[in-house]
Amino acid sequence: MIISQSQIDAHNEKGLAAHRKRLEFLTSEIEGVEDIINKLIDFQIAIPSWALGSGGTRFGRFSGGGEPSCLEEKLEDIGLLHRLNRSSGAISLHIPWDIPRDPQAIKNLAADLGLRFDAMNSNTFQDQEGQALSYKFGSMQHVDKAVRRQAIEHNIEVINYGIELGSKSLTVWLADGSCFPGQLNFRRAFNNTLECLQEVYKALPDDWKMFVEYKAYEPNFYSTTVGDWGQSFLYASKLGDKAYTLVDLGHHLPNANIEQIVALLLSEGKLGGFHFNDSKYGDDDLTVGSIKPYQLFLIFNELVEGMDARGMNHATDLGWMIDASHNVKDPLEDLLQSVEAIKLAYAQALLVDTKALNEAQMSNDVAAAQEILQHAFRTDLRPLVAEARLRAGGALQPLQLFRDAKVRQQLIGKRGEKTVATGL
Ligand SMILES: [Mn+2]
Repeated sequence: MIISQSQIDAHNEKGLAAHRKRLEFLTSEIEGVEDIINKLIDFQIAIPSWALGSGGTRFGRFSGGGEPSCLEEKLEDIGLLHRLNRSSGAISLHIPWDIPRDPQAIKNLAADLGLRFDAMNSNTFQDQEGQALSYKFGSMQHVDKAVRRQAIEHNIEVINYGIELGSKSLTVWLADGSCFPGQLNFRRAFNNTLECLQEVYKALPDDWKMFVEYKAYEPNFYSTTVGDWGQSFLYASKLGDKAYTLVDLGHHLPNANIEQIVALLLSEGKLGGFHFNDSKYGDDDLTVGSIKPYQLFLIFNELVEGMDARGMNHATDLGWMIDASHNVKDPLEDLLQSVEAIKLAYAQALLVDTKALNEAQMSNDVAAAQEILQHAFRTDLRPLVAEARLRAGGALQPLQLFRDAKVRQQLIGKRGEKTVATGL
């Protein structure tokens, strides 16, 4: 392991006095600190296997060096993150990029690193080498039944890999849609897709969930066959109890009120999972909380309120995952920042005085409602997130330790300057 527990302990020892001072102040200021810390310790965010290397854009890709080039190395990178922050205890795989050649060995490695397998992701948005039929004009929406059958078979294959590894969910994101008016019959595209999803759903084990992810546009630019939460909700409702909508923060049209979408999906029992990222314009896949931290907090506020209303377990009843891509930052540093932003927004949402907020709402006290939310958002809860990490055995300042321990230089030394992760 590149970072040892004694290195983490030494790092924590150095920062402990200053941390204690900040924590003490916060504890004197707010109520329910212990409850928030315990919830933070339980809250884990899955890391996608494709976020560990430079993602690039359609204009270019700039490798940072030392990237993982096989599934084992991807697991090791996430194990490293988890060791630092104790909040990244799960990996989300992508098939065919991460086909486990020896599932038992992969399971053992994951267990050694304290990782579990989160949602499995299928891929019918690219053609793979040796693939019989092309997805150029869609997969599940395709006019040719043989192409649709191929897409169904692929998703079933992904489920089977997931069963071997102990995953419990399948995320289906389809690039299907059209680039020009007239290209598609919308009704036919919807019904073909529904029929295919139904076939995949039939292959889903009883204790699995199926997440239908939507996206407004890109790679298709005129229509998308699962284009928004309404369409995803329609598919999930028609499929059955094991099907849910997955919300990816970057998959909306500009200025969409994502917190309201989340609230309604939760209240209908159809919110299944989350892909965290941030964006300025489109599906930018930037670091979580880097552009719109207040929106992230408002989303978490709805999540906490809505999950509590349904008696759900924050840590386990929804799928929490990062879905990001990076071209200019060290991917591991970026992921540490994303996880920190998610936990901070979660902590702030836990701080909201829900009783007072409800009273303000019931008396139409608009100014008070705003004050209550912004008070929570503007309280610096970083010491609570750090304390949760400390108690779980992680580092007080994961990013600082990552740099001090020269993790990237060590990875480059081990793996080389020019490595490219599979799928990127
Ligand atoms: Mn996504």
